[in-house]
Amino acid sequence: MPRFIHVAAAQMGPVAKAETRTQVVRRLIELMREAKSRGAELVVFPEMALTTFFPRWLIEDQTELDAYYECEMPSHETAPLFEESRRLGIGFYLGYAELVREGGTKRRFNTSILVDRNGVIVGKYRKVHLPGHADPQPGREHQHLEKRYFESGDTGFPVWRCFGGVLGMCLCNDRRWPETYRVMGLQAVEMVLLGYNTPFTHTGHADIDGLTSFHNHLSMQAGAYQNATWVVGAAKCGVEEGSSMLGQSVIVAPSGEIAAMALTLGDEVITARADLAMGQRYRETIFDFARHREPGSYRLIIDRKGAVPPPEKDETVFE
Ligand code: ING
Repeated sequence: MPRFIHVAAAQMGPVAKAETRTQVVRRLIELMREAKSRGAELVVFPEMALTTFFPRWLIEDQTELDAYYECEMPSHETAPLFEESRRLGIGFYLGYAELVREGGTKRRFNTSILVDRNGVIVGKYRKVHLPGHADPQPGREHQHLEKRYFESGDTGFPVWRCFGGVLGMCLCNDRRWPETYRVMGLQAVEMVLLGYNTPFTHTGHADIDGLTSFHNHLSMQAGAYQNATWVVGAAKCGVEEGSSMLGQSVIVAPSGEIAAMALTLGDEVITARADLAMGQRYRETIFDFARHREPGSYRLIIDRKGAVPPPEKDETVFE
């Protein structure tokens, strides 16, 4: 039996460094209203939706850096978004920089929350895969210092029963790692929500950076298909403080097909009528994990962080 959810991805154009939380929340509310007007019950906002993507700079002043984080959620500035969610009866995913004080120390995470139709937070995720570097790299016009400004997340990859199905979350670079989807796939996830901020000049290798758009959809379509789940990816994009970032937000079906895609580099809502039960037939055939997976043969993957050295001539790497 189909189980439909009308889902939206709310892509955002650039957020300027000077834009206040109040100004950004106004944009988010406009996007939420448009999603609702198009029948959506759930809307996905981007990663770090409340601020400019500040890891592109080396920021050494602690007060300047702390101003990019949320110390409470909702706060006075973000509360109107929760109130609008409740008024309209629409849930949302929101990415933001989180600062918590635990045991007298400041802990910083790249975080997303899942909020239900009553404006109540039902789940929190903290980004596991932090790309880039902890220290500034020479010769880069824009840095990528997430490893400097965030800890790797301590939530793992949970899923939640809500919106009539099983939903999970991840953030940006997480979508490039098959483990992200598989951990949720093993929990029978039916829809993975994610936001991203993806600059076109991440690696500095023109041939690789030239494939940024292809690799974006490849990652989400593969993750969706190989785990029989919907994937909703919402970009913050356009030229943000001089850094050109990818748009092409998408809603991907468990078949791996793109059900909807954004066509601009600005604030844009895309929607799809997603049958959360669509993945079931994939899980009963091609991706019946219980019948087809062989974890006993995967232990190299489970045990290792980095790759094993390549084999010498005629040597077998792993028996
Ligand atoms: N951004 C980028 C992402 O994973 C990146 C980093 C860009 C990695 C391009 C590889 C290629 O989409 C974040 N914030 O993770």
